[in-house]
Parts: sequence; C-alpha cells; structure tokens
Amino acid sequence: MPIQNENIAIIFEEVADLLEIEEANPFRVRAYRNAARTLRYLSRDAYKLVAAGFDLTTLPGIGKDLSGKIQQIIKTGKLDVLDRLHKDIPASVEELLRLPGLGPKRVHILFHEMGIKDITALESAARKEELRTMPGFGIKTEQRILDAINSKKSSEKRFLRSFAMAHAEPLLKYLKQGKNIKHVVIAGSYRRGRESVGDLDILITISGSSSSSVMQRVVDYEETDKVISIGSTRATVILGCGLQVDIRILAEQNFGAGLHYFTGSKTHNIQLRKLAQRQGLKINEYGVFLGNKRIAGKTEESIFRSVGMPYIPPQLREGSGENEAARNNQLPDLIDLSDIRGDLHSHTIATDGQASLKDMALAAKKQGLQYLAITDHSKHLTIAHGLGTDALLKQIDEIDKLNEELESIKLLKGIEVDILEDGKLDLPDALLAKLDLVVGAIHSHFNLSREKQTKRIIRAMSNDYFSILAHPFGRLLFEREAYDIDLEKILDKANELGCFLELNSQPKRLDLADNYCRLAKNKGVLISINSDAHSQDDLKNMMFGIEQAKRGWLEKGDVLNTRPLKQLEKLLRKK
Ligand code: DGT
Ligand code: CA
Ligand code: CA
Repeated sequence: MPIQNENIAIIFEEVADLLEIEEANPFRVRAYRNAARTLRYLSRDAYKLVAAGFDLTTLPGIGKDLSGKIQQIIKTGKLDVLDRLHKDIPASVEELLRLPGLGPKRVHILFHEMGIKDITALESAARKEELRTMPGFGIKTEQRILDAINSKKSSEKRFLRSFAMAHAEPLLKYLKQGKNIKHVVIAGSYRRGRESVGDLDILITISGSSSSSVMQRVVDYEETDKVISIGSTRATVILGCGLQVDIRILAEQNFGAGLHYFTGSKTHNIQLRKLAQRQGLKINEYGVFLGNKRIAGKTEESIFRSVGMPYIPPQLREGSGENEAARNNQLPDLIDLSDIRGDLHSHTIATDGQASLKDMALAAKKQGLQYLAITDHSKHLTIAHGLGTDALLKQIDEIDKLNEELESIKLLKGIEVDILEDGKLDLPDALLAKLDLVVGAIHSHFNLSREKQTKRIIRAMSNDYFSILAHPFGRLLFEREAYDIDLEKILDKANELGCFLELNSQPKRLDLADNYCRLAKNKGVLISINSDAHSQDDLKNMMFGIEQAKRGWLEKGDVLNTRPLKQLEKLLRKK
C-alpha cells in the first residue's frame, strides 16, 4: 500500500523531535513541523500528486529540500536524515518524549547532560531528587515525571477479557440502577471483543442534567478504590481489582457518534474519518458534519450510513479491511453463539476435569447443545492422570451406555491425545479407531525449531484417525509464548487431509488468535470452536471463543461445530 500523508507527517515530526534533542537549528526544526502540518491538511494523497508530476514546492511550507524528502519517503518508505538520527539517539531515549511533561528540550538535558538513556534511569534519578536542580526542571516537574511513569506502568498492564468481564458486568448493572441514567455501554477494546483490555471505557447518557449525581454514584461504588480525576462529564477511577475505568457522560443526540469514537479502534476511526473526508464529510465524537451541518450522530448506524456503509460490528473495527469490505458490501455475516450446535473438546473426572460424564452431558444439554465430545487426556500427560488403553476402553463403554439413556444430547467418544515429540500419537491406532473423533495436542517440547515443530504436527495430523488440532499455538496469555510453527503449511496440510483446527475458548488460550482464524477461513479450513471445559460451568467459555471468532471474521459456515450432528459425523468420517 502506498504511504499515506499521515505517515509522512509522522516521520517529519519524529525528525523534528530528534533534531530538537540534538539542539539543531530551531528554524530547521520548525520547517519539519510545518511540513508535517501541511501534509495533514492536504486533501489529496501526496504519492498521487508526485506520480502526476505535481510540483510539491507550491504547497505551503514545502521547499525544494523537503519536497525531495517527501519523494524519498514515497519511493523508499525511509528517510536518510531519520536513519542518521536513530543512530545517534537510542530508541529508549526517544521513548522519553512520550511521557507527558517531557518535550525535546528536557529530553536533551536528560540525555546529553545527565546521561539518562531510558525510563528506568529516569525514574531512579527522579527518586534520588536529582532532576529538580537541572535547568528547566523543578520539584513540580520531577513529581510530574514520577506520576507519569507510574501511570504509564499501570496503563501497560492488561487484563484478560474474562477478568475484565467479571468486574465490568456488576459495575454496569450497578450504574444502570441509578436514576436519571438512560444508556450505559462499555465501549473500547472490551466492546471490540479483544482477548485482553487495558482499561474499561464506559459511556453514559442521562435524562435531565444531573451529571454530578451520576459521578457521585461512580465514586460511591463499593469497588471504587481510587479516584484519579473527576469532572462534570468525565471521570477516571481505579477499581479494587486494579482495573482502570474511564467514564464519560454523553449528550443523547451525540450518543452514536461518541459510541463509535470511543469504541475505536483508533486505526479504524482514522481510516473512516479519511474516507469521509474524501466525500467532503467530517466525523468526530459529536457527529458527522457536512460543513456546519450535522447529518448523523444519534446512532452508530447513522454514522456508517452517512458514509454509504452498512453497520460494521465492533469486533471487526481494527482497520484491517473492514471499511473497504463495508464499502463494497462484502462484510462477513458473523457467527453467533446461537449458531453453535455442539462442543468438541471437554474433560471429566476421569482425568483432570471436575464433573462426571453424565453431569457434563446434562450441562451441555442445558446450554442447548446437540452433542458434546468427551476428550480426556491421554497417558503421556501424567499430571492430568491421562488415560491409558484400559481406562479409555472403559470410558468408551460408559459413554455408549449413557447415550442410550440420554435424550436430546449425544456424547461423542473422543480423546485429547498427546502429540509426542516425534509426531506420533500417544495411543495405538487400533484404539483411536474406536472413537468418534481424535483431538491432538502438544503438551511438551515447546521449544523445537519452527521446522521441527511444524513437521511434528503434520506427522500427527497424517495419522488416519486424527480429527482436530487442539490449541494450535500452545500460548497462554501473559504466561507463555506461542511455540514456533508454520501455520500456513499446517493449514494447507489440514485441507489436504481433511483435518480441522481448534479455536480453544479458554480465556487464557483463545488459540487460534483472531488473525489466524482469518487465515484459516481464507484457506478454507474449518475451525472447531471448543470450550475445553473442565467443569460444567466451563462450557460457558464458548462465548469467549465466539468473540475471538468474530474478530477473525468467521461466519457460521466456517465453523465445524455449527453443523447438526448428522453432518458433523459425515465430516469427521470423511478423513
Ligand atoms: P485498551 O484500553 O488498550 O485495551 O484499548 P482501547 O481501544 O479501549 O483504547 P483506549 O481505552 O485508549 O481508548 C478507547 C477508544 O477511544 C479507542 O479505541 C479509540 C478512541 N480513542 C482514544 N484516543 C483516541 C485518539 O487519540 N484518536 C482517535 N481517533 N481515537 C481515540
Ligand atoms: Ca480501553
Ligand atoms: Ca480508556
């Protein structure tokens, strides 16, 4: 994709910042900043102007030198002067610029006069009260820097979606009970269904004008631990669990525009704003404007409609093609929890689960499922008391018997079999042949090379009885990195062999990740969204998997376990 004006502007601003740290000629610094501004306000793409032979020096603030630099960026994506500056100034020094209160002048002093190269050094200097005596600093600035470092630290902390949900939903309920409160919605990454959130962004509309009583309600909430800031329409608090909550009160007529703006993502918003600009429209958090006339903003639908688009579900709003798809009427018809017919990965007390076969079956029936596959661990996974041949044969019998008495739910006989280091499966083929499906998983040797790990999985999938590759990357959010595999190769092989990949719905796993779901979809490999339940309650994990699947653009047809039992059995037998 050709470079956008915004990106050229960002490069110029970075050059200006770095030059200022180097105490370059102020006129030179200003020239870059002016050029950045010109590019931002330019209504046409610079790369198109250049391609058409347009003379950039006719633009305000662009001389011969800068025109040449713009052309270099368009041509190569790089800029010599920036490369040189990067050699002299470490990235960790540049990062200091992003702390509120620190501009290039102060960073110059920190870097060149105090030898401070990163945030850690800065924090320690501030704690030792060494900053306050430097020119342009003082006690107040020193304190502000410490505050900024603290808030940066806490803002970098992210929380699992499931954790955020456990604290967000009660707060939402509490707020809704307040009188005068009309709408309460959680926007931001939470609404976009992300697997983790940095903070919660809550939007409220009220009847009447008593915003202060609403803010008081937030402060009075029993889980509110600390009030960071509070105003008439905005408040930021920290809950006892550590989650930060940003609360904004919006005017009813702007609700759609505000909801859209604060749902983000930022990238989506910027793209949509640009698209609107080309139609002569301006979008901001208060609405869509044609000149001074507001033409949309009460609902989100009205925002999209005003730029000629259907409604884009929040889970797609990442600036990864959804705006184009919407314009061409090619948005996916996203899968919904109600499309799920069964669950193909679950455990019982026979291994590390907490419920019996029957209890799991009844719980699945209660969830409205038609089938539930029991896939306990195999013997290699000793910490989970994995099943050997005899124990599995016994379970097979039990399931057959139980199925005779169960109504409107069928248990499928399965196993979560370990994929051994060499790619062989942990149980003999003759035994696997007796099952309805085989879910294969890696639980050891995470550190093999990409090539070896990929080969290992492909060898496992090539087994005649292998059905589904469980949690393909083995990642645990905030705990364990994914192992290294060539997913494209694995998907191609899965296609060839008639295997499926899992989207494991455990909130810590959510593996496959959204972008990989999308890749699987594009390759035509069906995904099985599984709860990996270890208890009756865990069956509800499915909802987390569904959010991730939506973020991966999956439709009903892309998902294996949306099939009714008969069709599923056919697909499993195909192999
Ligand atoms: P998080 O909290 O890190 O998980 O991610 P978000 O997406 O919830 O980000 P957050 O809380 O900083 O802001 C919420 C939304 O507000 C974000 O998705 C888009 C919007 N927003 C915030 N700052 C800006 C901005 O500077 N420009 C634009 N266009 N939108 C912004
Ligand atoms: Ca947020
Ligand atoms: Ca926020």
